[in-house]
Parts: sequence; structure tokens; C-alpha cells
Amino acid sequence: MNAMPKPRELEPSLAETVVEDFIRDGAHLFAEPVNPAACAELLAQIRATRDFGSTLFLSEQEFDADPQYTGVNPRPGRNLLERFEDRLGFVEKAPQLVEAITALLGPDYEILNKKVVCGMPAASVPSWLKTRVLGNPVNNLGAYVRPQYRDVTYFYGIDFHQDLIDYKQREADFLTLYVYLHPVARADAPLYLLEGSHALGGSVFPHTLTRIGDADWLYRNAEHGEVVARQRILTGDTGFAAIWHACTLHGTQPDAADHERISLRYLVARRHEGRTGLDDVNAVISGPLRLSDTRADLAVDGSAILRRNTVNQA
Ligand SMILES: O=C(O)CCC(=O)C(=O)O
Repeated sequence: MNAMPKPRELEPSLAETVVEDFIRDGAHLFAEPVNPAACAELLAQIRATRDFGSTLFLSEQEFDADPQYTGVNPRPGRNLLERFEDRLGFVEKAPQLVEAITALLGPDYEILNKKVVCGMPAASVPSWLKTRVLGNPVNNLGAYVRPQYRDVTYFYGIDFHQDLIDYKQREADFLTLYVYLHPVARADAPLYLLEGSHALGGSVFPHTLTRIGDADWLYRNAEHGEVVARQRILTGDTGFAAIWHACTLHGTQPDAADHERISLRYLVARRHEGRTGLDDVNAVISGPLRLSDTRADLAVDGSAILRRNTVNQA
């Protein structure tokens, strides 16, 4: 006798999947890319604005004459994406991104920050600069870049961190959206994300991480406990997009390819006052959702006082 047909199992909606993924992993990786042709077009326009090579940088003498470690990131009035504002609809209105972000933040969310992020390849970083930054946990190269080029953030790797790091005293009420504008393979400084690390809440940088296997890390957040977090390397094609929680640890190694890696990075915050998916996520976080101090690696002038790096050992 034939078995009774099972009732058709209902596929969860994207909105449900995204909230579940955030609760479990602190991140969601989109199966559907954002429009690859639009990514390629924007990438060509970004590349046409400058040579992403060693001419971006100050000389060592110029830098030493007046070292500036702060105020060197893109900001209103000096942000390359402002030139392309009318072309960003393929990201900001992509239905899968809007559905996912709305599930987490509710309607009326706001873009806190958006910028172009560039992973610089070793061949383009002057050797005096590589010697100086070797082993530093945060190699944001903005301090060393000529002022007119500080409309983009340039990295030569950044250790595992939370995006809450830039927001003292702000609740983790925002998420990060990251979009690759070209294919990103292992050598192109892909994001390394530690799944499940958000579960301990906010934690002061640098973080307490011990490698315990091929792809696992034991992560401790002081009295808030410890978790085993699985390392996920975000390689992907043009238009690959991912979102993560403000407490999810992630980082990059220096770009090992012979060309730069160019991506878009958005921070998106809730405005909605009613309950949203993020409330369900934050309800299962054991540690603090806001921090009065977020980092212990910098002197008062913003220069690095710690030389240690975990993601480079990953
Ligand atoms: O793009 C990178 O290399 C690092 C980006 C990142 O982790 C960040 O901006 O928070």
C-alpha cells in the first residue's frame, strides 16, 4: 500500500531564515548575489578614480613630519560613495537585502555609514610602512594615505574585532552589510567570520581567542563565559553579500594577491520602536549589548601600543 503523501513542508521565508541565522551564527550569508553587472560597473568607476598602488601613500618623511592617526577615514564630504549615490540602488533596494534587513531591524532602518573598503596587496604597500605595521592588530592604513585619498578605507589586514568597536556606549542596534564587487578567493583578503561569537555580547578589543582545531576557536569574554566559534572564510563571487551582528567577530589577513580587493561596507541601524528580529537575537546574548570602552590597543594619539594579531595565524 502506498504511504499517505506527507503534507508539503513549508519552506521558511528568507525573513525567518535570517533571524534564525543571526540567533545561531550572528550572521547571514545571502544565497542570491546583488546584481553582478551593476557591481562590475561600479567597480570600474571606483577604479577609474585613482591608481590603487603605492602612489596613494605619503612618504615616510612626510608622515613623520606630522603623524595623524585619527580622522583618517571617509566622512561626510570626503567619501567616495557620495559620488555614486545615485547608482547604489542595486544594493540599497535589492529585494533580498531589504527583506533581510527589515526582518532584523524593522521598517525605517537607517544607513549609519557606507563606504568603499580596499584590501591593499603587499606589492602596493611601501616597505617602510610594512615594517612599521608588521604584527599590529589593526592595519587601517588611512594615517599613511595622502589626505585626498582618505575617501576610502584601506586595510592591510585587521584582527578579529566587533563592529561595535567604533561605537562606545551605543547599543548593538545595528548590523554590517558587506558586498564584494569582484570575485574574492583565499588570496584576496576574504572576511574571516567567527560564527556564534556574537553570543557573548560586547567585548573589549583585542579578544581572547585560542585556536582549538582546524576551523574552531575557543572565545572567552571575561565573566560572560566562553563559546566555541567556527571560522567561516567568506570567499565569494561578484555581488556576494553578507550581514552580521555588531558583536560578531570578524577580520581579514593582508591581501596576498597582486591586486587590491574592493568591497562596499554599510552599517545599518534600527529606528523602529516596536519589536524586531534583532530583539530576539539580542535576547539570547549573554554579555553586554553596549560597552563604555571598546578597545585597549591604542595610545591617546590613536597610534598602536599593542603588537599582536590572531587572524594572521588563522
Ligand atoms: O575589508 C577588510 O579588509 C576589513 C573590513 C572590516 O572588517 C571592517 O571594516 O570592519
